Amino acid sequence: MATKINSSEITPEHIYLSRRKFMVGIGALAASAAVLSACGNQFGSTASGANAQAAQPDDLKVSATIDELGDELTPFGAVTSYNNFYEFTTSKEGVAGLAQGFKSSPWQVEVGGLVNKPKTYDIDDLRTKFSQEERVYRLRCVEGWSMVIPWLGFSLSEVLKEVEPTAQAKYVRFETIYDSDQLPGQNSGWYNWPYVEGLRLDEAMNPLATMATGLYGKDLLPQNGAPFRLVVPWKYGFKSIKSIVKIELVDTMPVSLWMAAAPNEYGFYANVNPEVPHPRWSQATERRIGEFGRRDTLPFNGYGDEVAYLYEGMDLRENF
Ligand SMILES: Nc1nc2c(c(=O)[nH]1)N[C@H]1C(S)=C(S)[C@@H](COP(=O)(O)O)O[C@H]1N2
Ligand SMILES: [Mo]
Repeated sequence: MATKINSSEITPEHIYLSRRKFMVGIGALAASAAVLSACGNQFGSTASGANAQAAQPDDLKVSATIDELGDELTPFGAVTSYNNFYEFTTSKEGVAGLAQGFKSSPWQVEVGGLVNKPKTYDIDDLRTKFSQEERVYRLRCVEGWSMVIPWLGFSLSEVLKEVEPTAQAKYVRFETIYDSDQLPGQNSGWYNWPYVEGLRLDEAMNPLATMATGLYGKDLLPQNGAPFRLVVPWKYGFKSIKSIVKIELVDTMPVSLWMAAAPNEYGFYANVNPEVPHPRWSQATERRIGEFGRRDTLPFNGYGDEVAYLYEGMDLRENF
């Protein structure tokens, strides 16, 4: 599995943004040099994530070997060493190392806003109160790569039902922990921290919208969003926000970190859609980590039967 990820196949989300902000700040010439060195790792480097099968521990508990659509699971080593988690670093291969000491216990998540019964859960409550299921889903990053991951978790709807959204609640807003001592990336001024994401309430109630506490039968490692994160398999990976401390029911569409950074590139919906290119690259195909070549990207990442009803009558080019 010593595969190489060709740099031309991957367009990191941050490069263009960094360049743009550099140009605003320190002028165009300095900009390209600075961006290239900041992102040097990603140009032509081996994706260690894709050849990290040796890191597959033998205490993994997983019953599936393929997903519902017949694709093989991405090895544990790749899932845990090739990550996007900008609070640590924009280098995918660098996240796991930097995240090692991250303190994900004790941990609480506050669920409130437009609800009848606001509640603060301890992570252990979440693990014991809601039955943890193995859920094998594809993760399709907006950058054009994908994985198949056996998550451990439960439907977000179970939590939402408990807190009872009021009639005014239309959206769910999620927030990652803000702790710049532990998360060095939050000292960088490129983004509005903390990381924020959102779903429409009916999307959030869809059973596929998952609160994940683990993968491969083990608790989440910090690089994957410990102690718990959202997984929205039909949307681009950036919607699957990590290390959540706050869930709020609101009446207006939340502005996510990515919408604030580049509204013309990253919309609120972010449904996987091969027919709507990103302004800077096609979304028609993707590279499955660990494979050579590219495969076709499926509408809604292959989950159309389960979720297409949510968007009936909507123009998905406009609502990208
Ligand atoms: N808080 C936070 N959540 C995040 C990100 C991030 O940088 N910060 N990156 C997102 C992106 S772009 C992707 S593709 C997935 C990657 O998840 P993984 O590293 O577990 O594969 O996490 C998403 N959630
Ligand atoms: Mo992503």
